[in-house]
Amino acid sequence: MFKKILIANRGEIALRIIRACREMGIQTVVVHSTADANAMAVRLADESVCIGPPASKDSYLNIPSILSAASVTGAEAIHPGYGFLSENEQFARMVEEHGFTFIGPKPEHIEMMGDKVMAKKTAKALGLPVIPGSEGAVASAEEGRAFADQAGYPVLIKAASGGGGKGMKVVRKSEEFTEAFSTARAEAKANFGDDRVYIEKYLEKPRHIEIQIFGDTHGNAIHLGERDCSLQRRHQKVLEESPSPALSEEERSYIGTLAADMVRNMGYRGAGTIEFLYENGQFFFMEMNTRIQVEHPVTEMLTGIDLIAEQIRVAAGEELSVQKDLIRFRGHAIEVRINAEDPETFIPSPGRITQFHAPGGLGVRFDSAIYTGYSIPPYYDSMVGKLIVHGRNRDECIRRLRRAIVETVIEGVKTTLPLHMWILDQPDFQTGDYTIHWLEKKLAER
Ligand code: MV4
Repeated sequence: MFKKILIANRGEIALRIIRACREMGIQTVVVHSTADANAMAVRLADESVCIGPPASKDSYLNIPSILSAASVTGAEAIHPGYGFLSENEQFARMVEEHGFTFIGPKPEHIEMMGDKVMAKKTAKALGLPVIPGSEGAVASAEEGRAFADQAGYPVLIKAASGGGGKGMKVVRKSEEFTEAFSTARAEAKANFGDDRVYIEKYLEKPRHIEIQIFGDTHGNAIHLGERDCSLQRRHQKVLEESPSPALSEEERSYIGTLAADMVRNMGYRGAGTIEFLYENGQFFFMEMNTRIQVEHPVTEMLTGIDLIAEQIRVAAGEELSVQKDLIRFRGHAIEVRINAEDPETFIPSPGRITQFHAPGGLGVRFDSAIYTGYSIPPYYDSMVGKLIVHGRNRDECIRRLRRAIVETVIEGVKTTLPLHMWILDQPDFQTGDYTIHWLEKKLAER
């Protein structure tokens, strides 16, 4: 096992990795920007190295600085967390070339899943259901329009290097196709430096359901159930839950098994998530994320498995510590993301936290790096914490979450906690009757 790990991230996930390392007897080094000198992760890690000025491109994305920090501190492995360099195949490759272990998948798998056309081809070849669409990238507007006319409208034009919703265009009529195609192409080129686009049938009212998977270097691969992430705004998840209120036991086991088989056949190592759109009882592969995700605690609460510890074990060449037949899914879990933002306008609200009190009690987990007197810097993501609650069933979980939100005190900055209370009060949420469009529609009518 590693003796020392460098954490190339900040905020709550840096803290989460430190916690796993300390339980495993592993020393930690955290890198940070000048804006994060007073961060909780810097205080709690065994060592810290300042790697640059506030802007992410000069610090958390600065590969030479991070590799130098690993060198001078004698770290053996690097955990990238989520965001920043976590899905950068160049970084993963350079980490290994410099003699460190990348705590994540092989660079080839990061690259493969970063290209959405390649990802879809791979998923299809490995037996996953995919959304009907063009055979790979489409070369011209004429070819695209001919395909869409044949497949029927509405269709969706997607960027091959896209993901997360950037560079998508819905087309509802043949007459609108050519213009939408050139806009989609231009946007893809401007955003990703890659103008390849492909076409799919547009699903009108799907849910976003993702499967947590894990592979090791001994040929084992498992799934750890699903998370329903349909509640989102502008492609930012707001609340995640498991089990999904929409799935039957049969559907859960069917899609989980397909996902685990896919990653076993790929020889995938580490944690990953396979995202599906689910509509009218059918699943369609959408994307695969090759990192640990923000919402991983939902799965940890249901299974009792420490996913970060498992990532570290697998990276060190050990076998997964959990076997398929011994995984039990208990009760219900919900996570809400707490952002330092105005709950009405979503305008970021950085600044000093004048008073903080974390919620507690049975089934309540609060993952955050804030403290009383901490100043939230304006340079990074506005998420300041995650509240994750477990209950024996969905109803108990919702009641407990409401109770935990009431207990939480964050003063000095605005937060999205009132938004979460409002969501929990909606009848559609209580019955589980929501799609990926529900939140934005409700917010518009509010
Ligand atoms: C879709 C879709 C409907 N039909 N593909 C959005 C992010 C990117 N990963 C893919 N996305 C979508 N792809 C087809 N063929 C609807 C979306 C989508 C979406 C998906 C998941 C969660 C939220 C979403 C919000 C808007 C659109």
